Amino acid sequence: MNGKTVSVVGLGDMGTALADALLAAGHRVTVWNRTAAKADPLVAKGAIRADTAADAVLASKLVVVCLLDYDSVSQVLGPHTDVLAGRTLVNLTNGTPGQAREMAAWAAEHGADYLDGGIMAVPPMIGKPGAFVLYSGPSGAFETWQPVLDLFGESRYVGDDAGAAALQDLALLSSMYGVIAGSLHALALVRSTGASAREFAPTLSKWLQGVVTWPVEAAERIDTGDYDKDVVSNLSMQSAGFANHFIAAEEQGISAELLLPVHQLMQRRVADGHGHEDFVGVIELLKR
Ligand code: FVH
Repeated sequence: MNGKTVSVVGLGDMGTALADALLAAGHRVTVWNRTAAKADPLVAKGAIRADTAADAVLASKLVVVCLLDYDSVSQVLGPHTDVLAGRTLVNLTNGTPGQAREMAAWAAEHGADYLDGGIMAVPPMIGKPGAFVLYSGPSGAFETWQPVLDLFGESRYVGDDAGAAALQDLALLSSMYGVIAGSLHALALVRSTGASAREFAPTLSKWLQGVVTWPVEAAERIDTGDYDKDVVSNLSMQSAGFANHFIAAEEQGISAELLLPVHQLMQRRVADGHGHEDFVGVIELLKR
C-alpha cells in the first residue's frame, strides 16, 4: 500500500470513468463492483480486482465510492466497519445533505475520515475541462487528497459541513432541470407549427446565454430581501404577460403544465401585494 494507491468501489458508468482517470494518471487502482464482470475492462488496463468490498477498502488509504444511491452504499460498506479505520472515504454517490451528514457520523464512529462529493459532470467529461466536483467534510482530508481528486475535474471545496456538497449539487441540478423544462416547453411550442427544433435551437441557446447571468444579478436582492430597488420589469406586468403562454399553448395544442406552477407563484405574490416588486421576490413563497 502507498500514497498513490486508490480504491474505487462501484463501477457503473461514473465509477468506471473515475477509475479510468486514476489509471491514466499512473495510480495503482484497486476496484470492486457487485457485478464483477464490470471490472474486466479496467483490469485489462492494469487495475487490481478486489474479491470483496472489504478487500477494496483495505487496499488503499483513499477509497472512492460511487454507487447508485446511499442505500447501496450502506449495503456495500455497512457490514465492513472493521476495515474503515485510518481510511478516507470519498463518497461521490448522489444523495441529500442529511444522508451525507449521517454517513459522515457513521464513518467517524468507525475511525474513517469522510468527504462527500457531488460530481457536476457526466462520465465522458471526467478528467476533461468543464468537469467539476464539489467536496465537503474535514478540510485536512480534502487538502491531503486534493492532488488525486483533481484528476476527476476541478475540485471545489465547499466547507466542513458534510452535507454542503450534496446541498449545492442538488441546487445546481434543480437549476438545470428548470432550464431544461423551460426549453422543452419552448421547443414543443415551436414544433407545434411543424418547424424544425434544429433550426430554432441556436436562437434558444443564444437567448439562454443572456439568462445565465440572472443568478448573479438576483443574488443581492435575495441576500438583502430588497425586491423593490431599481425594478425594471415589475411582477404584475410579468404575471399578466405570462398568461399568454397558456393561451398560446391552447391555440397550438400543447400542454403548458411545465409552466403552470411558476405562474401560480407569480399570481400569489401579486395577490399578496408585491406586484410592484421584482420577480425575485417570488423566492419568499419558497421559504417554509
Ligand atoms: N452518470 C451520470 O451522468 C451522473 C453524473 C453525476 C453523478 N451521478 C451519480 O453517480 C452515481 C453513480 O452513477 P452511475 O452513472 O455510475 O450509475 P450506474 O451506471 O447506474 O451504476 C450504479 C452502480 O451502483 C451499483 N449498485 C446499485 N445498487 C447496488 C447495491 N444494492 N449493491 C451494490 N452495488 C449497487 C451498481 O452495481 P452493478 O449493478 O453494476 O452490480 C453500479 O456499480 C449515482 O449516485 C449518480 O446519481 C452520475
